[in-house]
Amino acid sequence: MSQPLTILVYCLESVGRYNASFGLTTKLLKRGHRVIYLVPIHYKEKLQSHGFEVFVGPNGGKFEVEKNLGETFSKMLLETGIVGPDNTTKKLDYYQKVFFDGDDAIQKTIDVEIDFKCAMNELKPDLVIGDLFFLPPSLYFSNTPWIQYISTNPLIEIHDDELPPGTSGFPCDKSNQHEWAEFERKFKQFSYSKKYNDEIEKLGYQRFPNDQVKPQTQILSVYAFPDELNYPLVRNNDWYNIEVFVKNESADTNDILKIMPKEFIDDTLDVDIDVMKRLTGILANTNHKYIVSKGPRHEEFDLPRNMWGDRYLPQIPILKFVDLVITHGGNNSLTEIFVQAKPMIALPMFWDQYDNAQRLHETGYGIRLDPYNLTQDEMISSLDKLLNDEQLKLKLKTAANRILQSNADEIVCEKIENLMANNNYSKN
Ligand SMILES: *[C@@H]1O[C@H](CO)[C@@H](O)[C@H](O)[C@H]1NC(C)=O
Ligand SMILES: *[C@@H]1O[C@H](CO)[C@@H](O)[C@H](O)[C@H]1NC(C)=O
Ligand SMILES: *[C@@H]1O[C@H](CO)[C@@H](O)[C@H](O)[C@H]1NC(C)=O
Ligand SMILES: CC(=O)N[C@H]1CO[C@H](CO)[C@@H](O)[C@@H]1O
Repeated sequence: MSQPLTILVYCLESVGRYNASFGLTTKLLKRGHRVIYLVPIHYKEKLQSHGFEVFVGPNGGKFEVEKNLGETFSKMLLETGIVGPDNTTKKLDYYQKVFFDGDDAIQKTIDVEIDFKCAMNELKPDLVIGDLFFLPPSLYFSNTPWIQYISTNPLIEIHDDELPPGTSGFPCDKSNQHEWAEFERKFKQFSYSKKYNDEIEKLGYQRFPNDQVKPQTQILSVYAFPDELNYPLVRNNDWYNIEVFVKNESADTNDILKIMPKEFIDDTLDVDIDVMKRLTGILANTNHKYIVSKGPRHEEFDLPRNMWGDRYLPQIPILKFVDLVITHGGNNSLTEIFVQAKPMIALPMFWDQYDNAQRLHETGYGIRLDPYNLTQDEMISSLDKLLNDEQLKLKLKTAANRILQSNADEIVCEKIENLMANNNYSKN
């Protein structure tokens, strides 16, 4: 048994990201470490009931008043064009405006920094695990080692010339490689911010080198992407792939319901009512039955006879009963569905969903379709193709069994403990 560590965990305040972290943090807790989540107040009880300690900073209560965070978020995605028919290049402008450069986004990073600083001072963690875009300066300047936790497609963090840029949804076969550099140039801009560094300076710190938002000082990056889908270059020492975020899916079912406020068990695919109506219209003309997660605007459309659905559906128990999943392919859906050995039709709407969908498609484990432009024929022939592909079912089963039997989560815990015991990490 290694020395117990005090570990502070911060995930961008998104359900998907908390959820993705539980596999690793639960393992660390079981191994005798102290794990403390820095969270806003409305997550406090849920996380405590799961056995974690929580720390709520001075800004942690700010958002409590806002009841329907899921709906507000969905509405914002639509209104800003982030979810919508525009292509992935155009969407870079929207992400920039909303997530990286907007006054709200910058203010939020400052609120987080203030909470972070309190947590660092009070808890004096040995190690920080962070799933984040903006590195808090109190972490950077503290010399505390940190681990980057990547709950998205790894392309979001890789920035490698030999791979397509994150969020582009471009194929890996380089057929359009002449377009990569220009896309990457724009995507890479998210890694720098004068505004954020102005704020860092106002708080009394030095600016980060080159006005970066997240200097790469982490001792390790942990991500999860099934090996069958993985990119050829994401295999070096400072990266560790746990392949699936939460492996014990029987525990996960209850845990999600225990941890998440019910209104968050939600699916961003449903955010666009026009897409949803068109899709259910097409599927009504097939001989299959469908379970539909209707989402925030559930009252605005009815389902045909071969469908049943509700506003919120717990994804994992339902996954066990279905033959195929039609998904936006984001967040944890991809790995969760993959370990259930279900073929997927991916209809990407924003961010890394394009990359996930593309990767499924080009590795043959699923089919990517454009939710705004798919035809009835395309949808129906894709369903037929996947549902009748016995070889694919076998391949999926083999992959799922392999992942479920792997002990990658134990190995990464050992790796973390060894890194900490040997202190052989270096700050760049
Ligand atoms: C998106 O559209 C713009 C303008 O029509 C075009 O220049 C760009 O190459 C397109 N990007 C993608 C990924 O198709
Ligand atoms: C999976 O979860 C169940 C229910 O919480 C638990 O009883 C079981 O021990 C877990 N299995 C593993 C391998 O962690
Ligand atoms: C939709 O599909 C058609 C035919 O495949 C294509 O010509 C058109 O450019 C597509 N439109 C969009 C917005 O992708
Ligand atoms: C519901 C949910 O957690 N959605 C998250 C999915 O991933 C995007 C991109 O990382 C986040 O912004 C969302 O909050």
